[in-house]
Order: sequence, then structure tokens, then C-alpha cells
Amino acid sequence: MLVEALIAVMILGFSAAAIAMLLTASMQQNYLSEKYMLAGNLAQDLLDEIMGKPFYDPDSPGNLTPGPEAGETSRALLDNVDDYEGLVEAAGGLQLPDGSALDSPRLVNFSRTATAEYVQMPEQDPQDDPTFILVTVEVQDGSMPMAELKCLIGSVVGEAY
Ligand SMILES: [Ca+2]
Ligand SMILES: [Ca+2]
Repeated sequence: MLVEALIAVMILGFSAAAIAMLLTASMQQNYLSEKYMLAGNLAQDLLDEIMGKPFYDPDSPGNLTPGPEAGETSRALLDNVDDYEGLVEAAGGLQLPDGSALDSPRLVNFSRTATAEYVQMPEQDPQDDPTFILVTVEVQDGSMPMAELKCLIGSVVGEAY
């Protein structure tokens, strides 16, 4: 009788532990999926910001060197797609399009980078200027890659692939 009671108690103990483990696993799952959602949103926000910019620099449309032009020293001053080449937002340093800090306690470990490279289409005359920019946005949580978005942006207004 005592042995049976002991076994019953042990089984109860095991199942409580199993339930606790399941709960922990599902909480970790929720935590992770929330992180992936945040990372996806951060990537999409930056991509939207870049896609909203003109293809050519308004002041020097002939300048097709990727990266910011002289004087474009802050986020708010970036005025065309290729200015985002080499953009790095370290952890804790995420910015909104106007350059103000995106400081949320949930985002402190996230970092974000962007590249913007001109690409020649196979059917395009290599002598002509490239009319597409491949934009890549990446989001990391600590050192863990969480999201990557790519978009091919065309020089013709409204043309995105
Ligand atoms: Ca520019
Ligand atoms: Ca530029």
C-alpha cells in the first residue's frame, strides 16, 4: 500500500515535471517567435525606407558610386537608394528614418545592416549605366542572424522586383 502510494506520488511528480518542461518549451517558443517577428518587422521597415527613396541622387544623378555623397553624414540626409550601401546600426543604435533613436527595451540586442549594389542585367549593354540596385537588409539578435530581405530596385519609377 505504501509502495503504491509512493509510486503514485512519483508519477505525479514526474508528470508535474513534464508539464513544467512543456510549459517552459512553449514559453521559449513564444519568446523566439516574438523575436523573429520583431526582426522581420525591423528588416521590412528599413527596406521600406530604402525603397521610398529616389534611385538617383537628386543633387548628383550621375554619381553611381554606392554609399552616401559628401555631406550626407546622417540618416535623415540619405536621399537616394545607393546611400544605404554599408549602413550599420549596432546593437542599441537602431534609428528611425529621421535619424532619431529607435529605443525600445525589446530591441536593445538587435542590430541592422544594409547593402546596396548596382547590378547589370544580362540583356543590358555593359557600356550602359546599371538600372538596378540590389538592396539587402539583415537583422541580427546578438550574433544570431534573424532576418534577411532582398529587393531589386529599378531606376524606372514604381519598378521593384
Ligand atoms: Ca545621396
Ligand atoms: Ca549615393
